[in-house]
Amino acid sequence: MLKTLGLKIKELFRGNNLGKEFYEELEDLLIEGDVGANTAFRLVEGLREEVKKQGLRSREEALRVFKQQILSLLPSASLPLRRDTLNVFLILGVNGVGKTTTIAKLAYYYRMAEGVKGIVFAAADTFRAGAIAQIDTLADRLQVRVVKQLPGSDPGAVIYDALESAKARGETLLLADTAGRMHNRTNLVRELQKIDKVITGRIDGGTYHKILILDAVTGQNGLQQARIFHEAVKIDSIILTKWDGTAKGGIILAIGGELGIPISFLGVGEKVTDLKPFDPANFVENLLEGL
Ligand SMILES: Nc1nc2c(ncn2[C@@H]2O[C@H](COP(=O)(O)OP(=O)(O)OP(=O)(O)O)[C@@H](O)[C@H]2O)c(=O)[nH]1
Ligand SMILES: [Mg+2]
Repeated sequence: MLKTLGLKIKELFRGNNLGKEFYEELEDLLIEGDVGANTAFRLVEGLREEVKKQGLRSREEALRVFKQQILSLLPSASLPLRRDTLNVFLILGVNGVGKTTTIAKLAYYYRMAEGVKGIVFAAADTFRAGAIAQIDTLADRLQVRVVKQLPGSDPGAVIYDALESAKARGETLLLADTAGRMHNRTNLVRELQKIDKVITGRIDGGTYHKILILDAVTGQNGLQQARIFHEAVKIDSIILTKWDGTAKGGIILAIGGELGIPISFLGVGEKVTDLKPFDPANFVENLLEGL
């Protein structure tokens, strides 16, 4: 088992002095752990200044400051639903990150943990062969209504249908799947902007969140993906999947530090139950317990 970033940080802070080597080691650890050079530098410099300002002597005292710094990087995260109107979650992300699986997990979570009825899926990944059948199977298993058309049809039209029928039926949560791949990036961006316009134009006072799914294992690469999607449609929230498959985890700090986009959930496995709400305060406390 790889040592997690949290465990390594914890070990480092167990040492004695607060000399130059300590800060260098901390910066290296953070960069190796996917925090990214910019955020790592900012964190370490911020810590150095604060330690000096407060006249701290031990790493134990410095740890307290470091935790606060991390916490201040992480925007508040939850995605509460309004019960008196329709809530639309548009699920975005490149292929294979876990979009469709996460839709099933979200349906399960909101039904079980928050007692939400009236959940509907929009099968708007009409691009990949098999995508409609995949979400159909999940919907069937979860007993969720699904709005679909034929493969190759216009994703905007699928979402339009889903939105209008959900409003007419008084449903609470619409989860829209999208394709992670198009013929090229320009097409993908244009498609997403079209879908976004359809929802914005028909939401009628309901809530609308654009949620980007990122695979935690891809590290800094994920950050680049996030920038592209954020530029195209402005992302409201990120769900990090495959958290169970990485010992790094610094990507969470990079997302906070570089993009300032809140993380709402972590995917921690392949099962429908493997979705955990992300709580920044809890994360910062637990980070140094090795998660
Ligand atoms: N270990 C682990 N596997 C996950 C997690 N989330 C998704 N997966 C797996 O990742 C694979 C891809 O998941 P999908 O939900 O099909 O991904 P997608 O983004 O919809 O993919 P495309 O439709 O091809 O763009 C599947 O094998 C999932 O079981 C997670 O949190 N942990
Ligand atoms: Mg999919």
